[in-house]
Amino acid sequence: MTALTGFAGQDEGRRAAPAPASVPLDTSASAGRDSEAITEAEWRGALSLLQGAGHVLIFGHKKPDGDTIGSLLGLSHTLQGLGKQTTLVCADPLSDPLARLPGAEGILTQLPGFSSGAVPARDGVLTSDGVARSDGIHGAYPDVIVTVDVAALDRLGAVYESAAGLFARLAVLNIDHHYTNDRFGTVNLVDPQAAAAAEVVTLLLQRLGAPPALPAATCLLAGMLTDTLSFQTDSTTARTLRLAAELVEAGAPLAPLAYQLFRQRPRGNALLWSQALGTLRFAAGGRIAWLEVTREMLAAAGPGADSTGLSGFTGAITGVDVGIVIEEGADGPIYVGLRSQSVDVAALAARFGGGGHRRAAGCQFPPPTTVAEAREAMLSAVEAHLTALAASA
Ligand SMILES: [Mn+2]
Repeated sequence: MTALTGFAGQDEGRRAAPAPASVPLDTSASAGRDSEAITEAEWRGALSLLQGAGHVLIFGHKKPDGDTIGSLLGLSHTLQGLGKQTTLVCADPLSDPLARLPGAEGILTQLPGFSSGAVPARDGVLTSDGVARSDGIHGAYPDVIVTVDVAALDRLGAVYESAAGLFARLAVLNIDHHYTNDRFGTVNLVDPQAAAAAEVVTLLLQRLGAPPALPAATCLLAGMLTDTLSFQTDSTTARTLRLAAELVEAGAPLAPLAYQLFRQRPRGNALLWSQALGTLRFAAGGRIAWLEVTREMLAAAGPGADSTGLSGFTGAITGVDVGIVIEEGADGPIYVGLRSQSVDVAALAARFGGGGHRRAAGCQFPPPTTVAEAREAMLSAVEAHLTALAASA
């Protein structure tokens, strides 16, 4: 099972993070529900693509979080309600609680073959009519591609290799909220002031004349909750809350979702915390907190255990400016997660080839870098950064 790295904001920059923490409050939203970042022509283009499609192929990003999966499922349920066929693809498998969202069982990790013959057959895939096939028989060819919460095509992960031919042939609707989105779509619905891609999807469905009902509303609310840490981030606007309220009115179960997404945790993760917190140390007079997650700890914690929430924990300790988690990835690299409420950790991560956002970022060190080497490199870089900041203050 893939070690899901948890939910946006609790995690670091090896995945897309939520909208940047520096996004100002969207005062324009109090006047209306629409986005000023998306033009009328873009909305019309998106509606035209969806209305004209009989079969929509929807992609989420690799290492999925609640926003990409909630957006994908919310859109899919609604389109199915309009009589359209959907095929859902995400390169990595889901773990709980995302795997429990309605419709999650239908998400494929590989691109199915399609009947035009233009795309190479893939074995052992589900066709879009939901029938498992291993004989190269394919589903109907899609009319349009939609990506949700995907800032750049490389975020699709391994499935992009098999999907490249489709991307070359079909119109692509790119729905996202990352300000770094590279606008790869034929039509781009990119609103950096949206707290979640699910917020943009909800606006789109309203314009489509199909405001989310159950079960779509549940999925979209899961997306909003994930990226806003239950409406706690400063990317959360009045518009976010209004749209979320509409989802709750449609029947989305706010309290159970928030509990499952943010308070309930797998037993394996709790066991991992019990080991990892034992390595918690402070540096720079308490302004840096760091801890380590080793392969041994991950193995002892059991299958599926991941370090969700640990980086946020280190960064939120009183007096700490930068929290660091150094994790020995099962697949080789050393992953470093950086969190801060005061320092631009994306800039720090960028020095090591990583990135992310001001308050949540990450980088990785390829093998044969050891945990100790990664730790020394990060501690000295962060200490020097804090010293430089103090000197310039
Ligand atoms: Mn997102």
